[in-house]
Amino acid sequence: MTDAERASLVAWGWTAALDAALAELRAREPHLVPGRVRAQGRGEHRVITAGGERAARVRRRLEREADTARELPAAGDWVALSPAEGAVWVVERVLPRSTTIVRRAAGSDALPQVVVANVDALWIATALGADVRPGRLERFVRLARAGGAVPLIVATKADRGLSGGAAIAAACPDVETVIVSALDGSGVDALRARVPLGRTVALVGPSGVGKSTLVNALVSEARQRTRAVRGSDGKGRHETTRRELFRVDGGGVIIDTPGLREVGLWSDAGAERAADAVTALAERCRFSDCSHRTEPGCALRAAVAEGALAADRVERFLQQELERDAARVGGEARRRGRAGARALRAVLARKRG
Ligand SMILES: Nc1nc2c(ncn2[C@@H]2O[C@H](COP(=O)(O)OP(=O)(O)OP(=O)(O)O)[C@@H](O)[C@H]2O)c(=O)[nH]1
Ligand SMILES: [Mg+2]
Ligand SMILES: [Zn+2]
Repeated sequence: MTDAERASLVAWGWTAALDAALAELRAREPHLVPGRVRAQGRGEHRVITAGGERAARVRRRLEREADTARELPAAGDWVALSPAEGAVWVVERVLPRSTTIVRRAAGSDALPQVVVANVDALWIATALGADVRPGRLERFVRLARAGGAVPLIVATKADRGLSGGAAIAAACPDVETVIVSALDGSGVDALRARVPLGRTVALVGPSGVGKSTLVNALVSEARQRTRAVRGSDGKGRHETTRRELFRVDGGGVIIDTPGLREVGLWSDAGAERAADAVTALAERCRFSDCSHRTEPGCALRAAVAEGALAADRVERFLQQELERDAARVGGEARRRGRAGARALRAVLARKRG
């Protein structure tokens, strides 16, 4: 890579850690070229390379060898590609991720889906003047922390008044909230300052809260489609249909995502880097496998009794723990099944050969 090529990738978030990872791959496959997945499509991805944006497909071997979609390239991923003259390039590898936001895939038993990769912060959008769903906010916060990203709550549409603001602040007292209006511009500069060059953030939240409108306020490079003023038939329609990276004017990278009403939590054992207040408290229970319901010495029940913690916050925590356990058990069974199938194929191949 020339200095100019490297600089063009740094503008999209390239880091020194990636230099090392790429050098290692290139020692064996010198033709590989780095790029960042800008938009994830069904068959084809759009990938930013030092030489411009390319269409790329994923090497079939990479897909075959992946246990789950978690290992496949997602929006925000840095990848190594084989260039193709004038045609569709091929993604050969996914470079090591700094963070991975993973949810339980919608409508699936126990499959992980990478929402975005390599984001420093997850911006959780929620509209002022609308019903606040504390459980939903908390889930997004947990999703961010489990993946290694810093959560930030972005309260949108402040021009409509600040009703709901107190409920938002109370839902996640340990998470910072920024109040913004893309319509009158208030708070937009404060957000822009949080995406300096070299940083990547992703905007998540339900459909219609104004994620794409906010991206448009931060990015002059490309106008995103936003929902037209809502008619009676507009309800429930999702305007944004894919995850896509944009460069904030004079700053880093922002990823717009399609509306997600609910997120199913996904657990990789030990992946949770920073615990929230309830998790931290739960670690102080007398028994390490405390169910927080009947055991003596339960730190959560004690905190509720003292009025230090709201009972419904504990209930939501317990509900989420149950969900994550269910997802983990399912995922392991699936991996075992896959490994078994591979072993069986190997035996059959030996017999035939
Ligand atoms: N009053 C007001 N309306 C806004 C603001 N931001 C967005 N809107 C409106 O809210 C509606 C939805 O905005 P979008 O930006 O398309 O919402 P989204 O979150 O990207 O929605 P999906 O792409 O479906 O997930 C549009 O009609 C916007 O004009 C704001 O700051 N104030
Ligand atoms: Mg949108
Ligand atoms: Zn307990």
